[in-house]
Amino acid sequence: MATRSRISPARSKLRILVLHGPNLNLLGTRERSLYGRTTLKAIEAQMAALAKQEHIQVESRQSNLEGELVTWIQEARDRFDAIVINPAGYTHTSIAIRDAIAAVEIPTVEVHLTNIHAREQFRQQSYVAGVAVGQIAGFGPAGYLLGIKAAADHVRHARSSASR
Ligand code: CA2
Repeated sequence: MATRSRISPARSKLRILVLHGPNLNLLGTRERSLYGRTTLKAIEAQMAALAKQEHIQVESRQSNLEGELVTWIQEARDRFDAIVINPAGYTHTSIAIRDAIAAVEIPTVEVHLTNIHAREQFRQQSYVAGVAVGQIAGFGPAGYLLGIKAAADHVRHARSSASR
């Protein structure tokens, strides 16, 4: 029986799932001096424009619930080629999110609005970093666009290496 390829064929559009963790629904409305004035809706519009330009598919979801994020990561298997995630507060606490990313084996880029390495000690540890292909931190909302580009480049490179 033919098995379904885990990487979508080169001719089809790359599919990237963007996940936003707890409290990121408040972006642009609270703590503006730290997290900026751009709302999540505005970031989603910027990501949609990039997706159009790059001929890729981007789906964006936010949850305040750890289990929901874990379920979405699990369900991404065979549906998405890459994940871009800002796990927010769960970055520093969630072995469950780390385990889900490791289990699905989908290349994952970690994004943070702020430079977590220049903040409090407890924010300097990320449980996700060790299972991510890379991390982008400190560039505000542009980090999501950089994350999508990095994820797309990573998948394209993996595809071209696999076809050689
Ligand atoms: O810098 C980031 O992107 C963070 O992931 C943001 C998290 C924080 O816990 C991480 O250490 C770093 C916090 C997200 C909370 O977002 C808010 C946005 C507006 C108002 C209040 C919170």
